[in-house]
Amino acid sequence: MRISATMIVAALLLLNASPELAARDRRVNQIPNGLQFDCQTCHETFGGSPLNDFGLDVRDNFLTPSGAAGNVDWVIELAMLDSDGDGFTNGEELQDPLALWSSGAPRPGNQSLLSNPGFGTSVPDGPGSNVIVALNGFGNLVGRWMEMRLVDVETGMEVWSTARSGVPSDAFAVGLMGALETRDYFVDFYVDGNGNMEYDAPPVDEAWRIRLDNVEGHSNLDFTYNTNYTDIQWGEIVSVNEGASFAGVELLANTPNPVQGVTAFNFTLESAHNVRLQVLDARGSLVAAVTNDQFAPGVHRVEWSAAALAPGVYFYRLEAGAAVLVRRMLVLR
Ligand SMILES: [Ca+2]
Ligand SMILES: [Ca+2]
Ligand SMILES: [Ca+2]
Repeated sequence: MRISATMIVAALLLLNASPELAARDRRVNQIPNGLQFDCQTCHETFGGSPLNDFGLDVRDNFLTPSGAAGNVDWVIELAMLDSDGDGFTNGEELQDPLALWSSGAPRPGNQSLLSNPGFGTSVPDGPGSNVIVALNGFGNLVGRWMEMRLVDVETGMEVWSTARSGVPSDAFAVGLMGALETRDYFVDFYVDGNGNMEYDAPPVDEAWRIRLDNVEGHSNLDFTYNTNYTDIQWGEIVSVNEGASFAGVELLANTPNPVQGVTAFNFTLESAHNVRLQVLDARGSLVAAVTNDQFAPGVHRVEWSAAALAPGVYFYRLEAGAAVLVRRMLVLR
């Protein structure tokens, strides 16, 4: 048989395409609910076609090893990105906002709320209306932790909240869900100024409040950076008792946070107590018992390795006497 140029080209295409197709089949199983959109999770149309914005982020930063043989790292950094810029994070769109799912586990979240993280025209269609806030002039805050939430003015209850592990750019959008017709809301948000990933009243953190009255359908709000801060009193302590200290017990921030490897839990006691310290996942399930022991009055520091934890948001809960104090930490790879 005579080997033609056409055959060589075809063979090259085949050589080139095969690993990519194999990679595609494997990778849809490495993304939560990846089967929902199949190839279009990462590609404009089908496998081999140009990558969409989500696919580009995966290819550039979340493959191990990098390149055609790489497996997708479904981690909190990827989940908290909004690759297609529609205001909803990749994790929100794929129903796993904190990257708690791992390959092989059952499909996470609510299948009816799924949307495509690679197409800005595909957004979650959940109960109530979406509120999309277009933010401008945030260039000086790129990379800082930020959180935004929707609060019902009348009840004071949080309807929705979302976080970004870094302000992505000078202009970007943040989407919220669950606003109900005719009700009034506060859109509260802050950008972390002191690196503790928790809210501190301005000017330590920069915080703003937008009021949204009488919701009718989906809402689009515009906000331009300014220094007219509002103390939005975001509860950074998820405490059974109120505040960072109670009954002579104070739970301080862990150091370092975010955690890569070992972190130290810090607390002070006015009197001797049996102290129980636990780590919980974002759903409140126990993941580790750090200590359960008698401690003398004074300042204490308990070192603990988070190396066994998957990346994500965790809580740590300290019980001592009448005090139950909870704080949050982020575990990175
Ligand atoms: Ca998105
Ligand atoms: Ca989308
Ligand atoms: Ca802060």
